[in-house]
Amino acid sequence: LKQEGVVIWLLGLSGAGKSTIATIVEQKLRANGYLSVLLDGDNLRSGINRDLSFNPADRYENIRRVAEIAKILVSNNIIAICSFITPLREHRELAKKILNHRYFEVFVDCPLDICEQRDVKGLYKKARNESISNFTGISSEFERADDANLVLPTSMQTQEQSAELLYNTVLPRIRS
Ligand code: GGZ
Repeated sequence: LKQEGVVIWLLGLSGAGKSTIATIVEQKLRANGYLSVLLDGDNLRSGINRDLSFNPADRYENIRRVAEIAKILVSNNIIAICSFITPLREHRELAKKILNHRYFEVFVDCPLDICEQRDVKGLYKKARNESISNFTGISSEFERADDANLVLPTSMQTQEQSAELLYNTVLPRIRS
């Protein structure tokens, strides 16, 4: 492989644009001959992490398992793109500790009211009428990540622009 592994860890609120940006970056990488694997809440929580809920201990365990999977990928020179809310600083510190210098943190920064207006999956509405509990931003804490390696303000630029910026920023870390 003509690449070095890196973990691109996208965090942010539900509806901030993580999955869309992750998918665009993955396609760009593939189009340029790089091998990457996308890990996200949807595909992991329906499989390997299906025993986990959204209480604080289970979110921590979710992140721990994801980081360990990413570690295996990255040690085989594969680019791991991880897309998880990762709401607390302690979650990010855990991922960083597991992945060391290969961890590249991206804060997909979108204000709560805009995520809630979009409400693509109707989850915010459910969180407001309490049919979902522990919902990030409503009934469960989210700590901002202004110290991330890259901050993408997705309410001020298109998701294509965010993906382009992310791609150009990580590329030097991938080439070997
Ligand atoms: C937050 C929830 C919840 C609760 C279900 N809180 O927008 P989505 O739907 O597709 O992505 C969200 C996903 C979050 O899973 P993560 O593994 O990324 O979370 S964490 O990093 O905090 O462990 C959302 C859906 O799961 N979802 N219930 N209560 N998001």
